[in-house]
Amino acid sequence: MAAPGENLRINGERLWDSLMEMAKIGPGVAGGNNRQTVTDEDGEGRALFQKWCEEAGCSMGLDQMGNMFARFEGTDPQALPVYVGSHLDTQPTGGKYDGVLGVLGGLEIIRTLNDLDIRTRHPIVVTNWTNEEGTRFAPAMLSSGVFAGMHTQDWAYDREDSEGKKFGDELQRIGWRGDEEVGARKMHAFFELHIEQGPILEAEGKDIGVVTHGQGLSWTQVTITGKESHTGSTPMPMRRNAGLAMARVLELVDEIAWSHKPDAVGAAGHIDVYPNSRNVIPGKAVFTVDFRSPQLEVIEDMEQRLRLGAAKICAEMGLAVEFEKVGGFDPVEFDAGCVTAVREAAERLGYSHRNLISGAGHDACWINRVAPTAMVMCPCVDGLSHNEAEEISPEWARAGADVLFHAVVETAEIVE
Ligand code: HGY
Ligand code: MN
Ligand code: MN
Repeated sequence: MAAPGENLRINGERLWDSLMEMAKIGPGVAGGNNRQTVTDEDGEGRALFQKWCEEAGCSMGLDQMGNMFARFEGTDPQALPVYVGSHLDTQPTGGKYDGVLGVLGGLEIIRTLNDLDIRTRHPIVVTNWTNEEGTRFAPAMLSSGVFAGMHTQDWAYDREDSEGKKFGDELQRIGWRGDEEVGARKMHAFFELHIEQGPILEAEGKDIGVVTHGQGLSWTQVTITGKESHTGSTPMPMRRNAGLAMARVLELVDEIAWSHKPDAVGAAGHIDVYPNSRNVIPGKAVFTVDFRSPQLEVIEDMEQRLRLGAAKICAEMGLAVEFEKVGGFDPVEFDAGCVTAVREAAERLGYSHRNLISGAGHDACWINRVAPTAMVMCPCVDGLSHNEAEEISPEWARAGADVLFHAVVETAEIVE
């Protein structure tokens, strides 16, 4: 396949302006974003994305999980499209670039093809995957997971948020539940541009991460039940303190992750105690333990030691404990051909690069199960993400989108 000339570049200013425009929707309180999945703000962001795609000459598709598909025709309508995209939903204290860079980087490809009057044989489809974050409705990557056949649609529709609202109802309420069957679309390949969300590229002064693998993830929800009682008048020996047991389990989680250094990681980001009153011993604690590693056997070891260790802690304290696996996926190896297209694009464009294992989960991790898939990463300041202070430079955004452009257009076969 003919590779694009090294002089072919995207319009970095236009990409940056679009990132800043999208960031105005669902603003956070500290300069980032709170545009959580299937909220009204998510709906607003979708509408803006659709407007831009239609202005660029795309026809829009929408499936029953709200996944958005902006199709830009190729010269061969029978050819399987090359898909490119990520997610527009954010964490409650999210940044302006996590996911959004990958969706708008895909749109920038279409805008650049229009500018340069370049056509490809395969159509190109820019994609917004619903609920990648899994923060309001667990698990993460919910809709790309349904698309890849990892979850049933009914199970996904029934996921509840902390107020008991169901995902399917909220998707319907914001008016973005489409008719297309989820997963019916077939792909020639899928590419995703994403910020690294870690410190490696910036620390090494590299422009581009060529993502060869993604580490696996395990989410175990732990429920510890003790007995609510007065924090003043209940003698220490009589207490059945679910909050204390949780603290001991969280210490164990940290110890387990460190025991598999340097790659494994572990923590709990979701923590609820009940009734969460200043003068009541917590009768219940519910928290989600997030373990990750590039090795499946390490993840399995950490899960097992958590269950055994937490059960021992709770038995010694006279408390009950339950475990529920609420999310996870095995470590991922991306498609060698697509990874090579990314690496050769970085070389051709003169961007420094290095192989990378993705620390975070991405829609590409599920789509890799149904189509040849690869990811492009750019650095982020201090490796910080899932924080409103998340920041990248316009140069990093441009470099990542240039490499994405070349990998996608080469795979879609430029028509001379
Ligand atoms: O959890 C993750 O890795 C992703 O950011 N949703
Ligand atoms: Mn993301
Ligand atoms: Mn994220």
